[in-house]
Amino acid sequence: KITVQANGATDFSNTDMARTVLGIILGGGAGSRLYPLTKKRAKPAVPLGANYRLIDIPVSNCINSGVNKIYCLTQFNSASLNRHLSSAYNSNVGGYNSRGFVEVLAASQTTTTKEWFQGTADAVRQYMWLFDEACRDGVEDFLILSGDHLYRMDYREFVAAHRAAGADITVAALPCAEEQAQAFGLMKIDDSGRIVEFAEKPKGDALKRMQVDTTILGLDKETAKQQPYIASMGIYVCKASTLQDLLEKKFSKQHDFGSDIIPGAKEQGCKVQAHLFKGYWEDIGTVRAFYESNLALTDSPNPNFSFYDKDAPIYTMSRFLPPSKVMGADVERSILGDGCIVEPDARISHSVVGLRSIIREGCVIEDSLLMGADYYEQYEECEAFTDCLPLGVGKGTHIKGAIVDKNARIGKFCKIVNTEGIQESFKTEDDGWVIRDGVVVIIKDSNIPDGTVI
Ligand code: ADQ
Ligand code: ADP
Repeated sequence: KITVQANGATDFSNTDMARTVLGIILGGGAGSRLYPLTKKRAKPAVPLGANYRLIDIPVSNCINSGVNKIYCLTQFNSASLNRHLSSAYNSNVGGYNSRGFVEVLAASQTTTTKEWFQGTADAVRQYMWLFDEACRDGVEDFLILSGDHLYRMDYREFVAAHRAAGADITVAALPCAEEQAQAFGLMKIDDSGRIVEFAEKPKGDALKRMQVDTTILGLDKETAKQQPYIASMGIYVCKASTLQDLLEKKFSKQHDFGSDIIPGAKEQGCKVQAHLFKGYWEDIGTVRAFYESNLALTDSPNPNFSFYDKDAPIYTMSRFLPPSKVMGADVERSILGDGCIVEPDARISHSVVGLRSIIREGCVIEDSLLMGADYYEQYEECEAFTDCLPLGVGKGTHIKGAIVDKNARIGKFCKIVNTEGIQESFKTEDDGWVIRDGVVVIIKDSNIPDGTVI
């Protein structure tokens, strides 16, 4: 059904994505680089960009590409992840007759094993019996996505390229510089885009050996010099039958896509192709990257990633919140989520302020990401308890360089600025905060008493 036009462009207008492609989102393993943001929730439920959650990015990309059968694999299920997905998507994906869905599959729910997923490929293997059913319903390819990437991609083009090449597996790829290269799977390709070598996160000499001339990707000489590696984005389209065979027969004891399945498939003679992605893409799986990517949303006028895109919107749960109310604050280079209240004489600069945030009089919020709250509370509800701090940020508090997770209660006249410039500190976790990658993280549901200095 896919035709390659005379100019080399692939026409994917006929690709029946809804019927033939199943989206599988890898929603996070056990040891989490985003901890403590994942202390009390599954990774896909981590709030992003004031109104959204991480899961909204891959799910929206799927929907905008016509993929409307979507599973999200995660180590544990959480009530609000389910609530979020069902209220955001389930009545909307694909209308009434296309059998669209977005569902969470948790490790502990499998029928044959009670064990946690041992890795990304193992997660897919444990649910292969269910994906099999989708194949009987017309699915030909699995689109395997990560839950912690910030990017906008039309998967139709990706799937079309995969099918046009007659590939078994196609890996989305980007040129990349030396400094970032060791965090990724790296590849060498031939003129047809076929992967001839693949190394997962090589170091030292092995890293150097993966250098290539990236003008092969169409880069100019200067850019190719700065970006001499081809990195895997950890996003794959796999022919359903091939993946079944690889996971259940050939590599039934191996657990990871990057380390085992992709290089193994190539060794076995499978046709493994690279597909060049040209847009902005960021792995936001660490506290530092997550923090920076959120703040970068405030860059204007053209941030790397924009939620203001009419053709490919990012969807989320509709909460019917009132607009934000600002009572005389100084706000610059910032994003305010829905339903916030900012009291007089506050100053908010270069920050993302999440939904239902309450910023009280005289606060200063700088270079920070506030996730907001899951609910509003009446003043009297809190008054009833003697040591209860109100939700939100108390009067005269200064926050700089921090992530404040949801439902935090921060007292009056606190200074949360990382006074000593500490990079890592977890010993204060019981007090409701840690410092990770140099960023102060106030843990979800914490109380930070009046006058605290961090
Ligand atoms: P990493 O991102 O380091 O590298 P990995 O830790 O396997 O690889 O995670 C991939 C995705 O799967 C992440 O979204 C993660 O949260 C999720 N995940 C991990 N373990 C899981 C589990 N047990 N169950 C469910 N989900 C799980 C990968 C590739 C590299 C590539 C980079 C690009 O291996 O080759 O360069 O992605 O970011
Ligand atoms: P949020 O609404 O902030 O996204 P979640 O939906 O992830 O939070 O979690 C809702 C609640 O479920 C959390 O406050 C937490 O108490 C509980 N919870 C989430 N994950 C787990 C888990 N793995 N074990 C125990 N409780 C959990």
